[in-house]
Amino acid sequence: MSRIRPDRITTLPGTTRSAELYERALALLPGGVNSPVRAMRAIGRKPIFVERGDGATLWDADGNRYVDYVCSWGPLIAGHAHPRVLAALSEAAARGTSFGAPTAEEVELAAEVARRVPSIEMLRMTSSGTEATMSAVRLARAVTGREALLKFAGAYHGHVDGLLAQAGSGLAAAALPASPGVPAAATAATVVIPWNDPDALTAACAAHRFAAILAEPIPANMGVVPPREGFLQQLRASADGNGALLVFDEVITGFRVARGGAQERAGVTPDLTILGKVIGGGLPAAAYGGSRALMEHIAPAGDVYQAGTLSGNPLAVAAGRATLELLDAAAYDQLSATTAALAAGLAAAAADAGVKVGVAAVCGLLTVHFNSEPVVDYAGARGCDLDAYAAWCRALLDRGVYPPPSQFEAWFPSLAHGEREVEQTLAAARDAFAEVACR
Ligand code: KE4
Repeated sequence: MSRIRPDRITTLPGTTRSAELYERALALLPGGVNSPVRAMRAIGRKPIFVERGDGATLWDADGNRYVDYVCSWGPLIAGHAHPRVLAALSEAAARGTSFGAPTAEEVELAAEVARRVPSIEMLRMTSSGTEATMSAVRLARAVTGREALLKFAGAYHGHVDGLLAQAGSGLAAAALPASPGVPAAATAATVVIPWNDPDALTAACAAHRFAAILAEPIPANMGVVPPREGFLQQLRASADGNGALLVFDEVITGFRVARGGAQERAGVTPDLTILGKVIGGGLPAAAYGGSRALMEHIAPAGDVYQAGTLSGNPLAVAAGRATLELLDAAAYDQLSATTAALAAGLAAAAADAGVKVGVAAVCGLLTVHFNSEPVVDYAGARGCDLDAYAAWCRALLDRGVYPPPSQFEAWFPSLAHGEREVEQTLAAARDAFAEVACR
């Protein structure tokens, strides 16, 4: 029987507050967490319970300090507790936290998104990326009258039943459920093919009439695996040839890899775009958008139903607007330079230690793939040395650097990561690579 009672905090001698919190959490939350990756099981250690964050720094419940590269998995592109975001939040909260009615501020946020992402003339906000993706897929199916959906292995679009799917046997076959509880019927209309595989894309489009081709334009859920040259353009052409909508899931890349997201970098215009994370500045917010002609199929303008109690929540809108206001041209120059310095330094540190890695990076995102071969798809990502990655992460955490606790995630540097944080990170990485090399 545990000495720790789940109903109150006790700090017993010989333990730490994080350890006690974890023991209590295990009795109250599945795996002790509210989202799986936070449990740090992929890197073989217990989760860190965060006490507070400020800028690029996190402190845990025992007062340990870390340079944070998770940054809430992407929303905190300006760092933790940015003064401008906090001021906007407190001003909004003083006027009430939620109304279930339209506000001027959500109209302003929609206008700012439309200015930044020209393919979005109209959008609908939701409270999570999962909801936004689910709704965008429903819209694509409604307007095309089709059910089939094409996605890419290793891409993650939230935990929608039809998208928790793994490739079926044969390139263009129906997908199989990737989780218990997902009915076969839910994934029967989903086709999963390898990322960066032009031939598989051609074969799938020859075999199916899709409602949508859904992609993270720069995947970051198998680690960062950029599209091959011309692949996004092929997605656009394939969707047009197939009569399908092209849907870019920019929940991670939106407002991060460029002012207008990955579609701006590539010069490829999707029919629908899914946004999240940065749009809420650290509060629950996401959105899906596209042309007015498409979006006016959504209720109450049209008959495609979608709703949400807290959609466009005033606090999330305030934090999102304040965050976007910080993202001017100079901000992207800074974020791009920080990411490049980290990527180059990490690659050099690994090479000096004789550890074979590949570093994939784009403004605001990077992944250190523990693979001697370039990672161009999910099979490559799964071929990484996961034990070495886990050991490297544990060594980084011991040295005050908080990397994403999974090889299949990305580092999220922010505007708060300055030269001092980069130097500390690279020094810790050098030691951590040396530790891994001696394993
Ligand atoms: P949410 O439902 O978690 O707000 O968004 C789902 C989602 C959709 N699309 C993309 C490209 C995403 O990366 C996500 C969620 N991202 C993960 C991190 N890779 C969230 C972290 C977590 O699940 O705890």
